Amino acid sequence: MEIQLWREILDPYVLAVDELVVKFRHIISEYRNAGAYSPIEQVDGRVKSISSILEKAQKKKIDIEYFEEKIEDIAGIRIICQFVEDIDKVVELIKKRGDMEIKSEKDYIANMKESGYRSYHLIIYYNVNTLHGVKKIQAEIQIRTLAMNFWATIEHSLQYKYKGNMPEHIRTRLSKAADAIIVLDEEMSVVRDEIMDAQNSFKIKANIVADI
Ligand code: 0O2
Repeated sequence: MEIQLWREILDPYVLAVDELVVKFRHIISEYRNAGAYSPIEQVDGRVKSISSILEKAQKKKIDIEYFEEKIEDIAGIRIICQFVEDIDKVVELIKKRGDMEIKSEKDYIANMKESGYRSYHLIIYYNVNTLHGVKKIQAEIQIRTLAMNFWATIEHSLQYKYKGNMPEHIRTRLSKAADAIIVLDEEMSVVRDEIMDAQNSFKIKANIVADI
């Protein structure tokens, strides 16, 4: 396929990623402007590179004619949360929206992958308006904590380095690190409860002062 044709095909995905990133970042602002805690800490997005699309199509034996339908993560959004509890809130928030339709979901937090990977994945349908009309595209939203993202980023770099031949001792280390991430997230959840309690008692005190 010619590069120009690839550009035309991928252009709506670029638009979708741009729009989705703006929308999720706006949610953060809405929370913060209201003086509330935002369950979303940061948002990023990317369109899969042509070489990655071709590689995935080859690996999964996908006919290139059907790649838009079969490769669900051409448009990818990553939402990072501070705490595990925030992930459910973000999922609920997305499910309530009128502009994103859920196609499927994968809970790799309840069901950690063999590699140690943890994250919540949603595949959504999202409409973009182009010169040629409305196009319904698919996008993958990955939702994870800062700690899960730390692990996934390092593991992804190692996967890239070893190209499917990761040495056993590194795999073992990563598996141990994944277990440590679970403990870290649990510990942070306890800290979160403390923060929320402190915020609530602060609000109660503030209300009492306001009443006086
Ligand atoms: P990249 O480079 O991030 O784009 P499936 O047929 O459902 O089993 P699929 O379509 O790969 O396989 O879906 P899955 O397993 O939900 O993975 C989708 C994406 O999740 C991956 O995209 C990764 O971004 C991330 N992911 C899944 N497993 C792992 C893992 O073990 N380690 C890390 N670091 N990330 C993972 P891509 O296209 O594989 O890669």
